[in-house]
Amino acid sequence: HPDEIPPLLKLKIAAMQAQRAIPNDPNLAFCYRMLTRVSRSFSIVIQQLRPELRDAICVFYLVLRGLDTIEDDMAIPIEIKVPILKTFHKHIYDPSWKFICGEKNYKELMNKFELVSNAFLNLEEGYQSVIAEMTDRMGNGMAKFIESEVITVDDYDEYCHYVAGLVGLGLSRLFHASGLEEFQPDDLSNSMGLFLQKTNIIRDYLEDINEIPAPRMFWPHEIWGKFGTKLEDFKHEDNSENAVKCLNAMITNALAHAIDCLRYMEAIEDEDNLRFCAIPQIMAIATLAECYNNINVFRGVVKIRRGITAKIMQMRSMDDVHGAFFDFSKKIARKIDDKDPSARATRKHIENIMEHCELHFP
Ligand code: RWZ
Repeated sequence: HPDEIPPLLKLKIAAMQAQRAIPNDPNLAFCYRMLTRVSRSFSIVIQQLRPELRDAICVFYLVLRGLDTIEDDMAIPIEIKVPILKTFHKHIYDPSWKFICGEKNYKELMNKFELVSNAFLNLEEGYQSVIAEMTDRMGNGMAKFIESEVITVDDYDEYCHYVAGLVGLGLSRLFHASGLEEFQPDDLSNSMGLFLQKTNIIRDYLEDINEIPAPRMFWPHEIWGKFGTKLEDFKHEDNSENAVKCLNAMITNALAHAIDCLRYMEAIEDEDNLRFCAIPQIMAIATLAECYNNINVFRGVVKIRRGITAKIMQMRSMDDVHGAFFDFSKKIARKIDDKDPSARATRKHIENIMEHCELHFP
């Protein structure tokens, strides 16, 4: 019976309901509707954040999605695309600016981009400047890589810094601007993005190599060149052994960021912010554990099991994070074959991660 609920609890429930409700502002309403359509997983973790920070991060996400949509549209000639990528950070301040491109949901996002711009302009200035700065740096970085390829491991880290590391830097600054978190070092924020991005690049090998009209690959020649002469050869059955060796070398490279990610998350104070950061990170290490030594990465889509995803979505504390990183590291450890050329390096990373997690267990 409603009368039996203590008044303070009633207040709390009302506040929680107000928090989750669809915003009154049509600009934000569009942003949240778009967010659920373009990214189911990010939509869930963003919506459980505190309201003020949540709106800023939702807008940040859609602004970067806009940049992605321009970058990814192969119908736009390079001489048009490059200047737009470089100036996009200025256009977000102008709701009358529009550039129609992309497909399906992304096309709708670009078609109605003035609603994202309006939502952006309604954010506090502190949030706006963070979003604009990261969009500026990302757009210029993307422009640079339109004309140059990812060859060395340094190129790979630089590319991933632009498309994902800067997301980490931006999120850390938004957290700090909200007053909820201490400032986090840039190198740790960068690693948070690199760990996710490298995992996606590894998992999406087949999808990217089969891209029509032209494949867009981000695997660095400095790594794959040790195992083959053409990156696309790895999808052919007779190259399975080299393909898996190459895959394990790529996963070993990604695992190098895991300790930074743990340190970053250990410093997060707010529980909702931790969930927001940790869910994608645990999904990433779970994906790496599934992909490790698995030829199916070159055959089709490798996905983490439904049950595992459901469990990951439940996590709420740093104990859960350490537990998950420990378990997925152990899963990789069991799959290491001593004959694999990266075995020693992989085992070193895995030992460091497991030791780090054990030190922080309750
Ligand atoms: C603000 C929570 C949209 C997340 C990042 C931001 C921007 C990610 C990489 C997430 C072509 C699209 C595939 C450019 C390479 N970029 N996007 C929060 C967010 C383009 C391919 C895809 C990249 C890649």
